[in-house]
Amino acid sequence: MQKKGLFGSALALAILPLAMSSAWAADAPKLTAEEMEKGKLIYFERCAGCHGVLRKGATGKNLEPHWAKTAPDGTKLEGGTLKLGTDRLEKIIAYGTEGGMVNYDDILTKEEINLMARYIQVEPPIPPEFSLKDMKDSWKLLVPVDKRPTKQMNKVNLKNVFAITLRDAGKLALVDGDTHKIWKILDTGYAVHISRLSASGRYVYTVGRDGLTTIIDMFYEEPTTVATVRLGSDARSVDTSKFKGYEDKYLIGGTYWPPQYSIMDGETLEPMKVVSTRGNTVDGDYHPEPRVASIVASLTKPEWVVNVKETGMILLVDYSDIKNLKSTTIESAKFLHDGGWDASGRYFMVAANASNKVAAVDTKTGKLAALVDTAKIPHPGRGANFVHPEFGPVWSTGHLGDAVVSLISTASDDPKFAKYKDHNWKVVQELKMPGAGNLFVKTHPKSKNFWADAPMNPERELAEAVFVFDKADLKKEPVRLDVAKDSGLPESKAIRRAVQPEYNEAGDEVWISLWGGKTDQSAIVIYDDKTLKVKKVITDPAIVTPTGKFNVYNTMHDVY
Ligand code: DHE
Repeated sequence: MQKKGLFGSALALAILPLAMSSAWAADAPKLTAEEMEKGKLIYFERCAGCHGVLRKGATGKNLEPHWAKTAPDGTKLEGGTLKLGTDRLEKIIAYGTEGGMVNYDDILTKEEINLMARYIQVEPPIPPEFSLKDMKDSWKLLVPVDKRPTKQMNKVNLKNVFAITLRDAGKLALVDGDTHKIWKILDTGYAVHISRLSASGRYVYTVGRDGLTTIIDMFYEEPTTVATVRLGSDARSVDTSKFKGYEDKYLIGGTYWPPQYSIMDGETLEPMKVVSTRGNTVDGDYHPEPRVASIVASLTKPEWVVNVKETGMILLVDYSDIKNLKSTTIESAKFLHDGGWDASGRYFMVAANASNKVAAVDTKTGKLAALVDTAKIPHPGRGANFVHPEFGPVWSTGHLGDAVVSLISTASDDPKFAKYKDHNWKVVQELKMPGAGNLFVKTHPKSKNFWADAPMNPERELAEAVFVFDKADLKKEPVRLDVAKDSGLPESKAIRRAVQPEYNEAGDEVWISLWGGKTDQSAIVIYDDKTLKVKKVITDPAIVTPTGKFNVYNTMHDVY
């Protein structure tokens, strides 16, 4: 039988208390067993991603009840949630901070905010580990490979299908990009984080925050889930093996908890290997919770690029011999998060977000090419590549913490770009945004536009809009598109965040998620990339809290 999410509603497995003998534990507010359970669940759903299960901090601050450390100049520092106290913590949770913490007063009730202010003063409970055997016990092969269709049984243009995360519904919508009609809505893990595609374009892989990974076969008349497996209790990333000769042979998944990555069979998801990422940071300190952030498959070698958040180590995992697994460990900077390929496909650009840096990994030499200083909290999604009129090939990232988009010059083996060599690995331009809080940028080789969102901006009118720059004249202010207004939906109490522009296969439409509250009507707003006029608004009631969108062709071919 498949296990429920370890943090899920059933909270099936025991969660062990951490160091309850600590002297600080006595000062913590007393919570009932019921409050502890509810606190654990809200913490997992809303807080753990930024602050960590052990609350040691990453993108978010350290939230341990008490911490003490020595600053580089020898000063002894201490702090913690106990020192801040319930009143102050309630305010931070409700209204957010200038440091990037978002407000929760429109998501959590007053009582829940009070509960969380008290819960984070209690020692963090440690969830159980998750072994290869646990994975195998959770594995469900719903349709063996030889029972699946041998050819496409439907007439849908698979290359233009969009896999859309319906975050709080725990579902995935597959939408036909040609007709703009919902093709099928499937159950997945809780709050699917990303979808990735098989080399054939036939299978969609999803990974839920609760670690449930699914493989969906689009060759059936209607898309069908053919296998599922649980990777752990908290996950964000998944990718296949893409190197020639290994296409879709393996799947790799990365977990936040336990901190590890797992290798599975690419067609059946049968678990094969689990590898821990616990170890030392780039500063040499041991870290008990180095979470696996983005993972991508190299096209240059049979390798995956595995980015380990807290240690700042980038692993190049060679999958040519799974039993005798070799991996190269590249030092970069702490708090690795998301990233994408440069235009040549040789360099992987990954944000070390709380270090305000972007690391460029040369997957050909297996070395760090550069560590680029950027504005505050870079958050590229996959970034966006284009040829800058003055500086040549650039890869770009938006920022959560600053009102700019950074354009970084990337190296190229193409002789026609040799003249830009001196600019390589520098921020050559910062595009001015009307505010901070950007999450995703996007462009397309066929488009003259460059799109950026601002969903984490505290101002409603910015969070509900997207901004379009003209790549030929980047000094010009961007055009603002008011996505919430353009959707035609009535106003709602919760901010409806306009998030993650994604192109269609042809590169002439841009799809934006209008991410409303769980009980509000959300939408997918589709713009004509040339005229910037609305082409279609998808407001089916099934579209609940849409966030990430993954166009099959663009995801398969890393078009961004
Ligand atoms: Fe994401 C990518 C982690 C919050 C939407 N997000 C990623 C990746 C990581 C990550 C590690 C890279 C995966 C890869 O490429 O292999 N995200 C986290 C968090 O830790 C964080 C900050 C907090 C959390 O609790 O999860 C977080 N992310 C969010 C959201 O709130 C977003 C906006 C909405 C949602 O669905 O949860 C969100 N993240 C996305 C999307 C991508 C992503 C859409 C993929 C972008 C792409 O184009 O590939």
